[in-house]
Amino acid sequence: MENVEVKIDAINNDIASFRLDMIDVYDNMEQMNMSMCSRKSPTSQTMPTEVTVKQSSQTQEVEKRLLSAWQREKKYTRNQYQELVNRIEILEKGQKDLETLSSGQSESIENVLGDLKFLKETVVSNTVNRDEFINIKNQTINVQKKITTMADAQQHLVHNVKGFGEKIQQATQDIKNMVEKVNKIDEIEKKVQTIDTVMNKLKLTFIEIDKLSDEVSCLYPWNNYRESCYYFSNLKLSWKNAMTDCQSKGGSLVEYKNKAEVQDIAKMALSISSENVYWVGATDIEKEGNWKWSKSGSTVNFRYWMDGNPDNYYNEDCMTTQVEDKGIWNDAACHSEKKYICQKAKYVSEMKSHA
Ligand SMILES: [Ca+2]
Ligand SMILES: [Ca+2]
Repeated sequence: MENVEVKIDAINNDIASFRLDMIDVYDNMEQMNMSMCSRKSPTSQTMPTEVTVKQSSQTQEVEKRLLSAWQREKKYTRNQYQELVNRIEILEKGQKDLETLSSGQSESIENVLGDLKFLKETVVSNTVNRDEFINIKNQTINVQKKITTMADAQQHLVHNVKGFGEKIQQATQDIKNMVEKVNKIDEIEKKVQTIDTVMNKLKLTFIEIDKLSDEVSCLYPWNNYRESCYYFSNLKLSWKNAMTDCQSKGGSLVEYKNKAEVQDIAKMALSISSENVYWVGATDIEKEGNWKWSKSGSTVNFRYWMDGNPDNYYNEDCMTTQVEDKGIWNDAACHSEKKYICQKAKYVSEMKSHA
């Protein structure tokens, strides 16, 4: 930089000196021009070489001197000019040098700035690294804390591991018990299901029984005895009409299997009515003396006649029971009108088929 300033000062001095020289040149030229103008030579300023030789010898001498002076000035000026050009060239070169130097300086600053930037980055980088280090350190501390906590927890675990073991054993036993209970529950459930199935069947059976109950029970005015229901009529009808009337109620005139039945049914009749004589289901109307049960067609196979009967007195072909005398039998006239004993089944056979 210092060299450049010196060069610039030198150039400035040269330019100032050149100006002074130029002023001298122009002053001389002014003087020459004034001299030539006084001699009325209008072209002298621009065309000094055209001064004619036709002028007087005195004038020619002056003109020679002026021409010589002009030529010298011209040569001097040319030299000065060349010098100036040279100096300008030097100046321009100096400027180029200065520019180059400045450029170099700029480049240096840029380099320094780059270095500073690098340094800054390095510093920043170092800060980051330090922060990272601090982070790592903090993390390490945290990890250490965690390890300590874990160690404490582990110690605590070790201290209580026996208790845990016992608890686990207890839990295992509880689970086993639960499994057994569950298995038992399964068994019980299966049993319950079986019971449910049975219960459902029983329910159905009960429903069937309920359905049958009306048929099983002998509803009023029918009376229950063993496998049959018995009806003691209020109407007094002939034996045939009695049979028809009984059949219209779903039954037929009573048939006995043995003496006991005769006696029991007689007792039943007495408990209901004060009537003594009732028609029963036997007749010898088809063949005298051959008593048969009318509905079944079977022969009366046991004897329960009152004394002297059946006597067929005025043709008596229909059987009566005298309930006041334990139901003992008599043969009576079939057209005579009497109450009757009607018998119908309880549908026992149907009940058995449902069971
Ligand atoms: Ca008879
Ligand atoms: Ca008789």
